[in-house]
Amino acid sequence: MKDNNFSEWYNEIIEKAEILDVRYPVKGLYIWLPYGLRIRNNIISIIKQILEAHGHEEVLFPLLIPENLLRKESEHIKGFEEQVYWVTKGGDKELNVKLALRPTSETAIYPIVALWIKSHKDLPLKIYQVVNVFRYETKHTRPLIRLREITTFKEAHTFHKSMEEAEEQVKEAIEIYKKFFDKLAIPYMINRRPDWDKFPGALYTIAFDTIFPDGRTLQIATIHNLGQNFSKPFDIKFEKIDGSFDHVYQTCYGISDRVVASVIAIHGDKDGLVLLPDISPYQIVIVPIIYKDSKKIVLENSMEIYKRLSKKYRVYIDLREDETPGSKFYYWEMKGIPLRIEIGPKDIKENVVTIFRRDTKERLKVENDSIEKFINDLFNDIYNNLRSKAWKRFEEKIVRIYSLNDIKSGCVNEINLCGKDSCGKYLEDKTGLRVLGEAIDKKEHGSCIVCKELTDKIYRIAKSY
Ligand code: PR8
Repeated sequence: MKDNNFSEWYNEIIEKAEILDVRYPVKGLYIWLPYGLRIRNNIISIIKQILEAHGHEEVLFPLLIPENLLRKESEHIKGFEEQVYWVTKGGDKELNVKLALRPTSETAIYPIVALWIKSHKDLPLKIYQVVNVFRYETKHTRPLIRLREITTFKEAHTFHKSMEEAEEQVKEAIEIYKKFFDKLAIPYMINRRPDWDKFPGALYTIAFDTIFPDGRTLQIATIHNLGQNFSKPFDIKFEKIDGSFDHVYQTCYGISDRVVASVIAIHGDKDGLVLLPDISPYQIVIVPIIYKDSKKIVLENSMEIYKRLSKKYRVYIDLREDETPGSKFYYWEMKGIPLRIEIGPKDIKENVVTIFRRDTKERLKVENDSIEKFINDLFNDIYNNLRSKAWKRFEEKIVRIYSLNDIKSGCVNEINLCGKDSCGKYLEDKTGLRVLGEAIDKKEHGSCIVCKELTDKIYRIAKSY
């Protein structure tokens, strides 16, 4: 079902694997269930570690933004106007100043950072927060993919003394997200969005796009160079070495719940989730195989191995008495646990355990003494296998196209395009696909597929979420 009806597969897995409860009575808002939340939290700790290793510090700003601040940068509010939820009353009293539920936090953070930054010595400043934001999306909402309450919005904001430094920061942000998506084995391509699709208020936007099993692309991270577009209206100034003043140069970059959607969609298979050891709530599940006459010895042995492995790994031992081993296998496979250890009387006699790999569905016998060594190697193997399979499927969905008639709607099409808005828009109208933007890592001489002008720019177009 995953291959021929992805949408149905996705909705079913979100529910069956207990990622979200989708029955909340407000459109685009969902409930994180304990299992889903643990996956999400493990993913968040990976990005936090990477950000902190790159000198970012965590902050936490308020959810409510006064109207006058939200309106300060004109392009920004123009872009978000239609998506803002407003708080207009406190109890039954009308508020003097309307308060927006943050759709993103530039206009909450920048007036305060203007008070923090005084001199070049305070720069660069790199901060981030993980918060919920609200966007009144009018396109079709979908769990984790298009939300009205984005519950896992990781936004970073950086402040610099020159344009060159801000450009360097864009490069660093690209490296940060590469490390992050590599760790999650999520394939990506990096595209510079066309001007008409950049972040409201940015000079330009660089996006990471992945490809879902149905061939549609999903924007999973964006990096925006803001230049001085916000620092001027918010008056974020610093004193330079020579005593003169300048406004800071800024970048911001973000990811969302879409990362969780991607690990589910990209690695999952017909039997359910397939989780990487790094993000799985449990890395190993132990299922004792119990027969009446050997129950005691099997349970003792299983508990011993459980205690031993718990020192190094996240382990769950499934002791439910009202379920058969078969139904436990099915259940944990659906939940995507990377390894299952089966322990039965025969294994004990032979001094081995049986290890089942969720990703390849192989069963292996392992000597009791060497389980840990084996697991470490297996975790690496699982990661490498999932990563290379994901990249292979990703690359199969990218085609190089030289003529308008050859464009394929179920793939990402790489084409020469001169870069003029008019050619891009013409293409979108004609194909019904979206121009993802210029490939930042690829060039090839040819002529614009629309106006035939010579160019070496490669653009990507595809159907997208
Ligand atoms: C910024 N400001 O806001 P961005 N549901 C799920 N994920 C979403 C949704 C949605 N409705 N809308 C966007 N995203 C900047 C950068 C602070 C941080 C995800 O940028 O508007 C997309 O993956 O581009 C997007 O790349 C990311 O949030 C950041 O949103």
